[in-house]
Amino acid sequence: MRTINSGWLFAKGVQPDSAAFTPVCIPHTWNTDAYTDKKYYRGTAWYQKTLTLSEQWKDKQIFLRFEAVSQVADIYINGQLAGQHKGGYTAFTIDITPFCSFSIPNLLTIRVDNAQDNVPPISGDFTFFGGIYRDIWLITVPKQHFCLNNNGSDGIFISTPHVSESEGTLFIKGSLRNDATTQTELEIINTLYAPDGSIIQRLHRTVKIAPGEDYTFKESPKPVSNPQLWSPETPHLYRVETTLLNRKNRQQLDCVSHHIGFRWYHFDGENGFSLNGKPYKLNGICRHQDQKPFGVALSDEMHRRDILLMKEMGVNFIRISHYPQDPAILEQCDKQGILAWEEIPIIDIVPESEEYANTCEQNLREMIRQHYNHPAIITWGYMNEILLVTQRQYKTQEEQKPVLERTLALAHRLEKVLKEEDPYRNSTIAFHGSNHYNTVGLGNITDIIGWNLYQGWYGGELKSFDLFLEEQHRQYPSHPIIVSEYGAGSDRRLHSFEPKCFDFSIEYQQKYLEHYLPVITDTPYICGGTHWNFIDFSAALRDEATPRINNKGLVYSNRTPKDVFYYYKAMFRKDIPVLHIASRDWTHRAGILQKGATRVTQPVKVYTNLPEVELFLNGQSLGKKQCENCTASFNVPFREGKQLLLAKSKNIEDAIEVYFSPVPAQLTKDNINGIELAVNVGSNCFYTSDESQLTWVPDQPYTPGSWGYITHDTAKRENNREESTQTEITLTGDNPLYQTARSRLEGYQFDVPNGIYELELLFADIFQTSEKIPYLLGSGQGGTISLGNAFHILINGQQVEEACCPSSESGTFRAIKKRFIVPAKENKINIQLKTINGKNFLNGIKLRKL
Ligand code: GCB
Ligand code: CA
Repeated sequence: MRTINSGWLFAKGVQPDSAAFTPVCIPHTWNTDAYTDKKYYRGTAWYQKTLTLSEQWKDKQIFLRFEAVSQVADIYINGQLAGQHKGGYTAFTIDITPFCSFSIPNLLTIRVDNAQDNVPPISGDFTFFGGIYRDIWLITVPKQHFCLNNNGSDGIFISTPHVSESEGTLFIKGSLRNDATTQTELEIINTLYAPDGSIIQRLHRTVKIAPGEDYTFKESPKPVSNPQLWSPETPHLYRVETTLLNRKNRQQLDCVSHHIGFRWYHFDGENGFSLNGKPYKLNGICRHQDQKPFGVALSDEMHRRDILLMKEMGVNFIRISHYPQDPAILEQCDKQGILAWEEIPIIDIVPESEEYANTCEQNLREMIRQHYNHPAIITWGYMNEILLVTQRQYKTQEEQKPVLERTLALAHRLEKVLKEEDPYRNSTIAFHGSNHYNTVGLGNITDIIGWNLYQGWYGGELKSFDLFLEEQHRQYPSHPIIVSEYGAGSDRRLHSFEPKCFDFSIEYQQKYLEHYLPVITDTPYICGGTHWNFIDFSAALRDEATPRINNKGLVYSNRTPKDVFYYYKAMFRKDIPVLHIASRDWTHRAGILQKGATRVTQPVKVYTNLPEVELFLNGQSLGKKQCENCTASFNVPFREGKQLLLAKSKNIEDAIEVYFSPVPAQLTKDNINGIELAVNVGSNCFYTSDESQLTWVPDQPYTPGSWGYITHDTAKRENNREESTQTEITLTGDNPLYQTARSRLEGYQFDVPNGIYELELLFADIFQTSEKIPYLLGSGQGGTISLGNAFHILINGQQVEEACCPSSESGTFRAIKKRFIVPAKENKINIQLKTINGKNFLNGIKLRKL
């Protein structure tokens, strides 16, 4: 068995065009365009390679195994179709022997298509990257071999039906095949190895197998007494080696090896999860499989690295979402000790298609057979939020009826298949926060209910999370519950001391998770939770602060941990001390310096699992704090420039450098030089540009001597409001800065010493008004044109721009910057936006003395 990942040529297009082919290596995806374009390429593409087969393989059976091709693959050898596979996340094996030549090179052509609406997933909040993005293997075996024609599996299935502290039973089922033209006598040897490598048992059996026949054997080895149990804390792996010999000449024909583990577990509606007889909280996380800028074309070591990072964080459970993943993931889960839920991608809605349902069943069988032997896996899943789009798309009961019927039918069908394939593991399904699932009957099908809950993110209050679960438990006390998703987005450039739902500040994500995690941890009936998501992942259709990236990760796309990663680590790790100053996501700080003050005091949080922590600023103690919920918060008096924060507890320390830029509350001739006063108008957030590192401070109301938006007139004050959008603002690298605005402003004012200033106004029309008025911008066209929000701009009473209309100047949701050189008069700069259509607005403002 060897990889054939190199020497491939690739071209997009409906027909293979030899001119367009470029060299690539596998793993490969053609969809790195998903990082820049909502309409990433979904269509057909071709891979080609010449494959020279050694003469010595003439008497062998030749197979290709693809670990995954997204979404549909047609495999051609020397122009002949050798096989097809549907589904972008499961492996498949194709016997190419009849198509091969051993004298001349073979041409391997693979047609790949990622524009299918009949193959799961048809919908979902992630990019459907196309390509051959996992390894390809060339397998050559003698004519007598273990079956490779069984749903991408290797033909050997090992289960551990009964496990206790005193005894572990195992059961081995396997099939072999004779592709020769004569009958052969074979010997099958199963050897069981202990975790230390010593042999525990060896079982032999002989079999006569006719040409062209399959033979299935079953072995029930003697139970292992006092097995070393597998658990996340003790991932002891036994090993079963299954060998095939030619009875006559004792030649080895085939050999496969599997790690197995002895563990037992139980999901309970009242008492939560238990592992090996003890209550056990599933401290989990969901994982998507991509990494910017590589898409899903990750090497095995990148996959393994993710599991190691999770392990470092203290994770003992993973929801492999929303689809089966690389074999490297499962192997690493077994070895590192991470329990797993794996699922197939049936998401949002079940389309009306028998072919779709068949492919779902097929993919479910493939997943189970391919990953059956992994002790890490405890549950299989098959649907995610399947009523979400159903409910949105079909409003009336009548319209919903047929969709619900086929959804239920598919769920029942898959549940049956799942139990048939694997009677030893549990079944799971993930719902979104609606009781509808129960009322339509989906709640009674699987063993476990997963709830994807976002109270305090997509709507509602944080507290509603607790209440929802309480209510579910009250109504359905026998349903074992996993919080299968919860999370909030964050953007490292946004920070707030008054974090708000959906502001994408680092601080709101922390607040949200600091609420959710203790509820999961402290509620006995909740089996556990799987945070959404481990990584910031590719979701090409998303806008928000970081377009095309879903930013709910605990680590960034490049796997650098966010500070909140250490909250989890502090909560999950009991075996080591954890201490982390939670400000690595905010090292370039700014803040308002009050008149007469030399320092700006701001809170800094420390995440730790120790009871007490002391914080030092530039060597000076700021005192000790008791920790609660693994956090301690200190008020830190920052001065200008670089300074050192050091946290200490017991024998452990953590230190970071912070760069601080004070912004004077009152601008005077003594402090104004060198100040670049930048305000994130309409926002509670500090915004630091990645491009310039300049920090835009949160907006504030004007007070005499200072600066801010004006609300003298109480009637107008009610109209003046903060506005925001989740739509991407283009033509800027500072998208989030423009996504918030203040509208219906009375004015903006800076009280500053007289002199010459550079004033910059930032606009993006995020309102998409369709009002039509007769006022003509430019002129000459006649008739009415659609005119967006428009206003005259006045500075210190002087009109500097007539009828400024950002949406007609640049288009809606596009960034505009206007810079003016203006004098301050009577110690002030006053800006007025006099509305002539719709409403006035301002997204950002910046002032600098020349
Ligand atoms: C969900 C979905 C998941 C999304 C997530 C989100 O409920 O199951 O695929 O990515 O919410 O971030 O909105
Ligand atoms: Ca791989």
